[in-house]
Amino acid sequence: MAIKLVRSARNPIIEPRPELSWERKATFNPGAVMDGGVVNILYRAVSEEGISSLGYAEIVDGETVVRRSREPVLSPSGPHEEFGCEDPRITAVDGTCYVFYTAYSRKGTRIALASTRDFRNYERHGVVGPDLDDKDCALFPQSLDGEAVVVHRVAPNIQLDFFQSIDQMRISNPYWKDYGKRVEANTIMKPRCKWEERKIGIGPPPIRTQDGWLMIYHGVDSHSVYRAGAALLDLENPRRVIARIPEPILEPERSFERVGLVPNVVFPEGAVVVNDILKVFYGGADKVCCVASVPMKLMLEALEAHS
Ligand code: BMA
Repeated sequence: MAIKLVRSARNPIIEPRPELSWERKATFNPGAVMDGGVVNILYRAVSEEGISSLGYAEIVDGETVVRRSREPVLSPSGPHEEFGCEDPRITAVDGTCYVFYTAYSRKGTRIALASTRDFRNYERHGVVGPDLDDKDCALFPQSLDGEAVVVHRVAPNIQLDFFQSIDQMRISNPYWKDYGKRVEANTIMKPRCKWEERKIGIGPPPIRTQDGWLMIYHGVDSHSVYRAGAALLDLENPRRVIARIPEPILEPERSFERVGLVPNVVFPEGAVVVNDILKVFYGGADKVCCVASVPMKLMLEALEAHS
């Protein structure tokens, strides 16, 4: 039987507050990280003028918002993000949360990095990744053989790269020079099914499980419908995809996923595991934030059946 995420009855859990111009148009695509009983959320907010910045929300019991920032916590700063900061993915390492987001400018999309320990104060680390259209970047929550691991997406496929330190991911690292010629060699996953035929990109940062790194990702079909899928990467060698479920685990069905700023989009970006339940935070129709969940055991069994 195909596995599907089960939506919270409370969806959408975050909607635009019309009185705040910086998020009047949309609040979607939530990155998430767990800290004690609290889920810290950063979401993409779109202003009246169509510029994106990042807002903050604090969630308890997996779906109740108890606090939201009145101001954006990260706003565009500098020419590389003149059109906005979009799509944050958050990974916590030793108390520091690394936020990889899309910096959008007239040059296209680049990956930018900020870090925070408290979700109030942020340090900006500028552009990381190659000087190419790149996005959908997430850091693994632990290093492998002493190296930091990141996935990112030079369309239409997903790439994975290793670095001695997070600092080495900067655009100025000679490693990125001529990356365009080496994209194929660093590609780990390509579109395979009809529902993801146009392109794929990671959702939340990979989650360590006993069977492998769980990778929730999005796929776009030829009609621009965004769905979510699941795959498993080998624990020691994450370049190796060891399982991949052929059917989407979530697709636009509800009105808040079908009608919004962009129709027919579910876009997962955050995930936490609470009492062995996987909770996935996602954007609905580029307008609102939602959450859906599944027992981790069922997810791993479904992946096992497609290994
Ligand atoms: C991507 C990004 C996301 C968005 C998606 C669907 O390119 O812009 O923020 O959710 O398209 O419109």
